Amino acid sequence: MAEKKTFYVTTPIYYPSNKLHVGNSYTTVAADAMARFKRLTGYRVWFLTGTDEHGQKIQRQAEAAGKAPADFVDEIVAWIKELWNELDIEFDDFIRTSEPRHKDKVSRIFERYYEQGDIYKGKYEGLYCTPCEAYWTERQLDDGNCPDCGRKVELIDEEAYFFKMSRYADRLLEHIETHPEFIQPPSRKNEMINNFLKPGLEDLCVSRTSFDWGIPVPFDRDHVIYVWLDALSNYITALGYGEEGSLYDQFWPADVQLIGKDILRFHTIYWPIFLMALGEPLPKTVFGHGWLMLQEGKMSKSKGNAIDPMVLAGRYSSDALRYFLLREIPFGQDGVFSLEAFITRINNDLANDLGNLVSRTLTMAERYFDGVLPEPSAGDRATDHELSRTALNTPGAVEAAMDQMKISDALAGLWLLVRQSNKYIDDNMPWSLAKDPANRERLGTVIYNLIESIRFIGVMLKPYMPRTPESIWEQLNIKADKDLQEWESLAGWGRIKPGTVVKRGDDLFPRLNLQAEIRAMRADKPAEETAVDQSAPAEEQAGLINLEQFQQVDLRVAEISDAERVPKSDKLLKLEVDLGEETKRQVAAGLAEYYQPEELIGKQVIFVANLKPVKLRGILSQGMLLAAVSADGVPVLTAVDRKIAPGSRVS
Ligand code: ME8
Repeated sequence: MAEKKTFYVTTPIYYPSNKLHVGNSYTTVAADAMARFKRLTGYRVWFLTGTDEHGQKIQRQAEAAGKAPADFVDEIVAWIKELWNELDIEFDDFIRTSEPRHKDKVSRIFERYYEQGDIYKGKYEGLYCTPCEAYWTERQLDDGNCPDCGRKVELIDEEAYFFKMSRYADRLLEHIETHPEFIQPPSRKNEMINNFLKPGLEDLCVSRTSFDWGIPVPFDRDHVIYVWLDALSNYITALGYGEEGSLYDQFWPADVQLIGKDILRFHTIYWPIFLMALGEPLPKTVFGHGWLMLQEGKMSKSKGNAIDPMVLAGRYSSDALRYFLLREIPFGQDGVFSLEAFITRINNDLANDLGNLVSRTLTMAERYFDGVLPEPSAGDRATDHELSRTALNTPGAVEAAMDQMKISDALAGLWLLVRQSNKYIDDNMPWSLAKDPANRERLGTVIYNLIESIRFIGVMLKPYMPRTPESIWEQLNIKADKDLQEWESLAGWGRIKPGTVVKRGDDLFPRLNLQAEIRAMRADKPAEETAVDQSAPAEEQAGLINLEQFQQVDLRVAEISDAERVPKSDKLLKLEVDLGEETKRQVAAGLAEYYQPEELIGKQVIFVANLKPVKLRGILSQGMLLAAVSADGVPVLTAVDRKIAPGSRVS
C-alpha cells in the first residue's frame, strides 16, 4: 500500500497570561478545520498547538496575582485545554514550553548557535515592549510607543547575547522571492521585505538578565533565553527534533504554520533564520490571517474586552461558533465579531438553510414513506441531474478552496449545495406530488435524492462542524455505516441504500430571537460595556432606528405563484406567494387597478413575512408585498436583481 501523504499544521503557542478570547480561538479553529479536512481526504496529519509560558510578561502577571509563575500558568493552561475540548479541537500534540522535552532541546539549540558563531555576547541598550516581548529601535516606534500594540516601551540596559541575523538576511530574501507560497496571503510579503529585510537586519538580542522565568543560557546561567527564540523552537522540539527516528523526520517541514498577522515578523524573519542556522528546511507556508475585531476596536486578553468563546460555545454550540468564525471572514482579511452578525448567521445559514433542509426532508420521508427510504427511479429529469451534478462537483470545489486556505469559500461552496437542495424541494413540490398516487414513484425519487444530498453535505461538513454530521447520521440511520461517512463515498451518487429507515430528530439549529439573545448576553456584561449602547436617545429622537430594530422585520423574497381578482372589489387581488415554505401563503394586495393578475405570476418581490395576519374583505392576508409609490400614488412592486430561491432573506 502506498505511504499516506503527510500534513503538518501548527498554531501559535498562546501566552497563558489570561483566558483566551474568541480571536485566539479563531486561529485554532481554522487550524483544526484544516487538520480535519486533510485527515478526511486521506493525509497523515500532525496538528500541534500549545502554550508559550516563559518571559517577563508572564512573570509579572504571576507576581501581580501573588503566585509562582509555574502555578499561575498551570491554571490557565488547564482552562485553555478545556476550551479546546469544548471547541472540539482535535490536536495531536499540545506543547508547553515549560516542559523538559522542550527546554532541553532549546538549550542545545542555543549552545549550537553559540558554538558555530551565530551568537555572541555584547551589551544591549535599547527599547523593549514587554506585552509583545519585542525589541524596537527608536526609529521603529510609533509616537514613542510600541508599533504593534501601542503601549509604552521600556528602556533596557543589560549584558546580553546577540544573534547575527545579518548573516542570513540575503538568503532569506532570496527564499522569500523564489518561494511565493512561503508568506501567505501574498499581500503580506512586501510588508516584510520593505519594512524589515530591505532596511537591513540588525542583530537580535536573544537573552535577558532582568528576570529568571525562562530557559537559562546553558553556559551562562545569569541569562535566560529570549522568549521568542524559546517559543518559535516549539514547532520542531515538539516533533522530537534531534532525536533518532522522531516525528521530525516524518513531518518537518511544516505544510502550514497558521498565525495572526501581528506575529508575522517573528515567523517570517526570525524563525526562518533560526532554522537556516540549524541547516534545516523552512516551513512551506506561513499564513498570517487577519484580525477579528469588536465593533469598538481590537480585542485583547490584556484589555479584558474580549468575548469569551467558552460562553458562546456553551450557549450556541461549538459547531455554530466554529461555523461563524470560518464562514464570516474571508481567511486572511480582518473581520468584525458582533453578536448580531453571529445570530444572523446561525439563523440564516444554519437554522433556515441547513436545518430546514434536514427537517423538511425527514418530515416528508416519514409522512409519505413511514421513513423507509424509497427506491429511486432512473429517470432523466433535469432537476435530478442538476442536484446530483452539484453534489458530485462540490467535493472538488471544497478541496480546491481548502488547498488555497480559502476556508470561507469552501463553506460558501458547500452552501451552494445546501441551497440547491432546498431549491430542489421547491421545484419538485413533494407535497403536491403526494396528492396523486400516480406520482408515487416520482415522489420516492425526490425524497431519495434529498436524503442522498444531505448525506453528501454531512460528510463535507465534518471538518468545520464535527458534531452536526453525527446528528445527521443518526437521522439518516447510517451511524454504523462508516463507509457512507467517508470522503471517498462522495465519488458516486446514490450510495445510501433504499430501505434504510430514516427518522427525524431534533432540529439541528433552532431559530434564535435576536433581541432576546442580545438582552441575555448583555445581562452577563459589566456595566461600562452596556453603557455604550445606552447612549442612543439622541438618535432615536431624530427618528433613526438601529440595526436590531431593522432586523425585527423579516423581509423575504416571495415568488407570486397565483393571482386572481377578488369578486366585487376593484382594488384587491388575491395572491398566492411561495416563500420556500411547505405551504404557500395567501395575500390580499391593493394592486387590482395597476396590475393584471397574469403579469404578476412568476414575479419575485420583496415580502414582509412576519406581519400579523389580517382579513381583508374576508380574505386572510398573511404578509405584505413591498411596493414603491410614485408621486401620483401608483404602486410599483419591488423586485430582486436576479432570480433567487423563494424565501431568501433580505437584509
Ligand atoms: O503572540 N483576531 O501569543 P498570543 C484574530 N505567544 N486572531 C487573534 C486575535 C484577534 N483579535 N488576537 C489574537 C503570542 N489572535 C505568542 C506566539 S508562537 C511561537 C508565539 C491570535 O497569546 C493570532 O493568531 O498573544 C495571534 O497571532 C495569536 O492569537 C497571538 O496569541
